[in-house]
Amino acid sequence: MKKWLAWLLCLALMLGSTGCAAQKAAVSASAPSDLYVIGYCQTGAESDWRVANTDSMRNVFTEENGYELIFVDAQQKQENQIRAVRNFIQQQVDCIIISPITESGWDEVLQEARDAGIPVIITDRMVQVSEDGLYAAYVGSDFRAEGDTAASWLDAWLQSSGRGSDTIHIVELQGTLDSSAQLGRSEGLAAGIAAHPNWVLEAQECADFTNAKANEVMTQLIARHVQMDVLVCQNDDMAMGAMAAMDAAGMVYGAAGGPIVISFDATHAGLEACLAGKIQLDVECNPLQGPYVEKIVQQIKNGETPPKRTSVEETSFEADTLTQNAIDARSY
Ligand code: GYE
Repeated sequence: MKKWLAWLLCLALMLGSTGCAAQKAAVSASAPSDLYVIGYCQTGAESDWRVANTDSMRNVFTEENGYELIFVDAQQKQENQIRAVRNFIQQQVDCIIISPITESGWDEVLQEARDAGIPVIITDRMVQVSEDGLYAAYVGSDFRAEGDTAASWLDAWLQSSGRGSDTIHIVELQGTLDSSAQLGRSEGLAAGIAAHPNWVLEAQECADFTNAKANEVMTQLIARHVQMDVLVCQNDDMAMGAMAAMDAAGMVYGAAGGPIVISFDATHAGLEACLAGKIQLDVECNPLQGPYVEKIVQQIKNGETPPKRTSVEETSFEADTLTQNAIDARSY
């Protein structure tokens, strides 16, 4: 509807002017259709999880399903996301979807979207805003629950291997700081450490959810001889990068002895490493959020009030019980 108005306005302006070729091209490129226009600003393409998440969204917001999808990859920079949202507002899209890189810094631009009457859906990571009314709905994971799963699994695993009262040296590789995935997963581990006086956090380093950064950070930690019984990586890409650094240093880890690795996401590569006994626990983070988000869009389109928060289903995988069949049955 808004697009129709914009188009008519454009057409009127063009008819009233001399009508140069450039103007004609601009108008025909944005000719109206019945498609519902979505402006979707994705975080980036930093991990396997992210690629699966983007595919899931692209698979539902198709022309066949009645959508025109304007996709922006923010390349892990919040300023790119804010610029993209402002562009969406200018283009008068019907709905904006944001996967926010960090939680803070959203009030102003979300207010601008609200002033323009455009509903905003937050997906994957969350925002911290002054009032909930600044977005229509959130669809994503319970990151604190993921962190808690890791901590309680570690407790049970140490107990069952007779190391419940040993001093346990922990190293944590964090994802992008101030992202919901980093905050929730770190909170879960911190709560576990607070509850176990014998768990010691030896190092906590940010590796931005990427394989390359984790490889670099881990290489430095190894060079510093940081004590490590447990390596917690906040996603599989970082676990792969860190394990490559341990391999390069000739370190033994996982089922073979030495430190154990706990990871998050449960991507295909992560689970293969889990089956091989290199990752002891992989806590799933479900990237297949497209269908959940599309359901919310439909509700908004129909004038219904969507649920404020929808959590996606998630589980976890242990090296001791994982099977190749379970990995093959998964779609990412
Ligand atoms: O764990 C990581 C990605 O926000 C849940 O971001 C997401 C995280 C995911 O880069 O791999």
